[in-house]
Amino acid sequence: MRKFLVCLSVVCFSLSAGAQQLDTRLLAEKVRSEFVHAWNGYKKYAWGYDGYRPLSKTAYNWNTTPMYLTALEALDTMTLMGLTEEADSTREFLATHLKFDSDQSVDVFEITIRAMGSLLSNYELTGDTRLLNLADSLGTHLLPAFITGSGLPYRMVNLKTGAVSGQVTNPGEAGTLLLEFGTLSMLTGKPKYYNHAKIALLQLYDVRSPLGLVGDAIDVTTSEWKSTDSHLSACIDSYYEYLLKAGILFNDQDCQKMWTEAYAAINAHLLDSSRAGFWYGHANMNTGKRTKTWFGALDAFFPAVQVLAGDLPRAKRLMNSCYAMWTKNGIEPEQYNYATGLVEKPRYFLNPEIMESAYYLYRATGDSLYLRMGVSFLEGLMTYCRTDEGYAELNNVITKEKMDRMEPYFMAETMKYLYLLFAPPETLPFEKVIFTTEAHPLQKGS
Ligand code: DMJ
Repeated sequence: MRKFLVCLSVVCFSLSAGAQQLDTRLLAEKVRSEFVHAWNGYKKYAWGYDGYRPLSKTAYNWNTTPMYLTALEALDTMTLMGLTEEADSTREFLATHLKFDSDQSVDVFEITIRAMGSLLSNYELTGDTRLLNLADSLGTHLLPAFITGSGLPYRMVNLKTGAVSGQVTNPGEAGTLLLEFGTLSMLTGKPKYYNHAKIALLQLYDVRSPLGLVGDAIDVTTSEWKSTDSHLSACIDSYYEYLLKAGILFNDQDCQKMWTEAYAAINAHLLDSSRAGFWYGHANMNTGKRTKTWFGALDAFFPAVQVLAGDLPRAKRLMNSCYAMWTKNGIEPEQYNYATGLVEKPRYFLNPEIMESAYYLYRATGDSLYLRMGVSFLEGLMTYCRTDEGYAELNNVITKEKMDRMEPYFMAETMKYLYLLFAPPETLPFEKVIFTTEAHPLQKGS
């Protein structure tokens, strides 16, 4: 690894001078070999389980019965990286072992974005109908969650019994289902999936504040807001992403309208453009009053959304802020206070959003600035998160103390976006797909 870091530093140096060409082929190859490094750790110590703990070299499951989440999440990334044999054998394993009728409670949002999104994406990439059948089975077992009166789904559902729990949800969980459920409807001809996920979005829109904002906790039985904190971070983030993306993928005019209104409200009340830079903070959804000047790793998805929405000027400015947040400690924190420059929540969960935004901006502009940012991200990951047999999250981005966990989305998102940033555009034609919030590409017009 040391040899490559030296090489990366040379590349970085020449890039900050802005004069020399980057060797994108070498960088893509490096990302691919780092993916294989992480994959080998999972395979060696956690195969057959959901997740991998890279410090203790042990495995964990979400609940009682594994759903092989790391393997499932990694599958389309392997295909895109050309790791064909590994992808084929993993797909065979999943197609013959996965089941969605176990007596365990799952988080509807998490299982949708991780499992259903991956199954649909990999079905579209390979034509393996077993994956589509599994997605259909999963969808069927999730439907009891939507029987609430409001149409907002409960957070949790037991796959076998249909028993629900989690009465208080949030826009991020209730409103991030339509890309997967909608695609499932298109591919199976069963409209019920689309309809349930769409009703949840319409309900969130109906109970928005007079300013057009949403809070970050809501009761599914009454639609009463349990928190009025409005922002782009966890518990809301991908709700906005799905309004925009569902509008594009399904040409859904309700979603297009809801997105347009939401984006105007976001820019009117959350945007914080001041001497501290160009950021989006927190505000009370009813008054618009600024409540926190916090922005974090998750919020860094927003430049990508702005690119897709055609707002390049704001996307570029926000990406510069995201990059400043990253470089402050060589890796980004969960929450950063842009007014004070202090880290408010110091963990880093191997999050992908900042790489995602660099990738979108590079595709949209061709500006090598975003490749240079990508080099910093790769260098930060390799320097601070790499272990001898995997990648670890950080308990503290200042001290760089590691945590014993490698989130499955590291394989689906972080590695995929970094790879696609450096790989030739034909690896995955950007205009022909819409990425789910978990980076599983869905084909337009399917
Ligand atoms: C992923 O699970 C998804 O992108 C989700 O929408 C929020 N972010 C995490 C990874 O950071």
